[in-house]
Amino acid sequence: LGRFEWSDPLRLDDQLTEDERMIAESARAYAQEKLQPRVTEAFETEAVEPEIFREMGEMGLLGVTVPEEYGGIGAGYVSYGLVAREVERVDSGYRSMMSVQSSLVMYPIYAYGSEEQRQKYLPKLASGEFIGCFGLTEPDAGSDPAGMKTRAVKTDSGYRLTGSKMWISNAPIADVFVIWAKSEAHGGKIRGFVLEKGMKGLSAPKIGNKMSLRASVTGEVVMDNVEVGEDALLPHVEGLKGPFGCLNRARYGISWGAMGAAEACWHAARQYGLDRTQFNRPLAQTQLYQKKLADMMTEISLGLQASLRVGRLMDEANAAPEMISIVKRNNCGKALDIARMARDMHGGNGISLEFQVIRHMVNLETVNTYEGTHDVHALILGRAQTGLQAFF
Ligand code: TGC
Ligand code: FAD
Repeated sequence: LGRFEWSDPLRLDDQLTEDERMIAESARAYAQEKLQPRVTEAFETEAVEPEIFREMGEMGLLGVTVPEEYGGIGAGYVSYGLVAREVERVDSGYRSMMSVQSSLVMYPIYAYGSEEQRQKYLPKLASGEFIGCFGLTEPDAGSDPAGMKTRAVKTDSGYRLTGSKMWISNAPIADVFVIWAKSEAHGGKIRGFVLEKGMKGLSAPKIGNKMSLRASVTGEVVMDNVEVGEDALLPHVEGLKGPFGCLNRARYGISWGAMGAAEACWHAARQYGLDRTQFNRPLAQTQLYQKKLADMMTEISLGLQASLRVGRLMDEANAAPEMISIVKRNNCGKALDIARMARDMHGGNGISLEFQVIRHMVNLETVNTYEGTHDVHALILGRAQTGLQAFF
């Protein structure tokens, strides 16, 4: 008979290579020792902690899949997923900081940038000396990014950008802005531009009043006739496939991350049920409580297996975007259900930040929405199997 370990029911660990296990362990040690002790206060006070990028950089957690010559560690997508899982086990906001930097800023500069752009930005983004952000969403273009209004107009020496981006992670503290705009010089096609903090006409005011992802700062990006040189254009991609190429990687990472947050909620609920007695027995000795724990264990172990499968295919350059929609949608939706269940299982204590689960729960509302909402991924999967477009 095989061995059964409750916290790793399908023995994911056995399916990892030695290197992947080491990367996951070092991410876990960093997340538990450095991030966990400060997260409650950071969430409560909406603390902005740019030094976290430097710490992550030192630990090799930024740009995990980027080659070593540009400052990454040249690891695979399974390793990247494992890092996301460990960081999000602490907080979705910290994982957001990491995944925007890695998948949405370093990846496009690496994949679509010139050699000069790679040399200029990637090593400093990998070390955390530079902080990056990714501007696709606008006030009137969220699920439908093709509706963006930001424009790049050709000038003698480069381009002039005008427009505004909304809900941009890291923006208020960013040094490097990857911005997607319609370029008149390219037939109105969407092109990527790399902007830098301090450029005239560029500002990134913080968005306040967030009840979710409070440990990660979010801003607008306002571009009022920002002049950039020709060297700001990402030369090697045009059209929506540019930003979507980045989103494929970030969405895949989120599928692991959401499971990390769900695991934190599951483990907390299990422990709480063992520790708390009502009606003269531990809560964990009641049938309803055990059914909920069984559901959590099942969904998490299945979700992790699915992400591992997609990660292996990504490492073979053989994954389809629809596979990523399956795991992003499923794992975020299930993680949100699990966090809500864990909140309930903690009774009144469940609403206190001290017990962590409500923080995960409200964070996962964002995670279920960004990078393509739960329903938008359903429409992607509906279109893929019927051939019928139901977006409009
Ligand atoms: P559609 O006609 O489907 O496609 C337009 C072009 O894009 C290509 N494409 C893809 N390429 C690579 N990977 C993918 N996943 C792709 N999906 C589409 C497609 O082949 C086509 O190329 P071409 O050459 O033929 O032009 O486009 P549509 O306008 O009908 O799109 C519909 C829809 C809903 C699927 C899409 O727009 C969508 O996914 N909307 C969701 C928007 C979204 O995810 N936004 C995320 C913003 S960034 C963010 O949230 C960061 S939070 C990070 C954090 O803090 O952790
Ligand atoms: P909408 O598109 O207006 O959707 C509202 C509702 O309508 C949703 O339920 C949606 O599923 C539904 N809906 C939309 N279209 C359809 C349809 N055709 N059929 C049926 N239902 C539909 N963006 C970036 O570019 N960079 C970032 O770094 C970034 N970080 C973020 C950080 C946070 C904290 C948040 C909250 C968002 C972030 N986003 C970022 C934006 C995020 O990607 C968008 O919020 C998301 O894509 C949804 O867009 P929207 O908010 O405009 O919602």
